[in-house]
Amino acid sequence: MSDEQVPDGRPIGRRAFFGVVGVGITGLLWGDQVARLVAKSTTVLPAPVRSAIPLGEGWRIYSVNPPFPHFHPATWRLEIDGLVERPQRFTLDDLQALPAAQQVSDFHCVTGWSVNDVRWRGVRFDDLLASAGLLPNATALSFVSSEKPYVDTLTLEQIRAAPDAMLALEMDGKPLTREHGAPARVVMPQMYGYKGVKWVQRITVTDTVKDGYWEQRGYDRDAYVGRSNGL
Ligand SMILES: Nc1nc2c(c(=O)[nH]1)N[C@H]1C(S)=C(S)[C@@H](COP(=O)(O)O)O[C@H]1N2
Ligand SMILES: [Mo]
Repeated sequence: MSDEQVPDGRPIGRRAFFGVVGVGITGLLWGDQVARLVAKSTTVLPAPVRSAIPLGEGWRIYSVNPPFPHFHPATWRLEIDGLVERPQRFTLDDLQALPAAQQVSDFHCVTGWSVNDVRWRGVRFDDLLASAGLLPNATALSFVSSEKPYVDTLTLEQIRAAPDAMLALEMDGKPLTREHGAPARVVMPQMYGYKGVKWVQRITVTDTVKDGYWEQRGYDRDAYVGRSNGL
């Protein structure tokens, strides 16, 4: 790890950083006896132990505050607020009526597992925000999960530089399942998975970038795969 700054500029040592991250990792839902044992035995998870945990293939389902939120199609709404001309409340039908985008990309979690060739379908952020209308001072989108307190932020610049960033409604040809964030999650393939907020309930347009859930715990805001302080 070359970068020993936490996002607010406070310098921290390598040990302290792993301490913070180690505690954070115990909060993830590993569903894995080995991980639970490791998490119990120490709050600092050293690199060799991390890589020795047998992770298997495919998706790990993560949640910081289980049980996973339930979504009810009749009452669910996506709120768009903050620095917009006209705040919006979208039903799922409203979202499905917007221009749809599709893409295939590899998914990378910062803890070392990946899933290749994931097919996502959803709505590009420009299409999603068109009816709301951004105010001139808008610079970022803050994604609030219905799973409290999970939140993360992407700047409009980052989103516009990413042709395949989207609010996804489908994965691999099927509506998002509950554990993968139904009915809507953020997909930003250039960045690690923690930027991809599941169970998105509200998008607040802001002129500041606040630390997301994992960023408050030491990970980079600019979470570009291979170019950030990922493990
Ligand atoms: N609401 C919420 N979104 C979340 C997370 C979470 O714990 N809660 N974990 C993030 C992380 S670290 C990863 S790698 C991906 C994992 O996606 P999956 O659970 O669909 O495999 O979700 C991201 N989005
Ligand atoms: Mo992750």
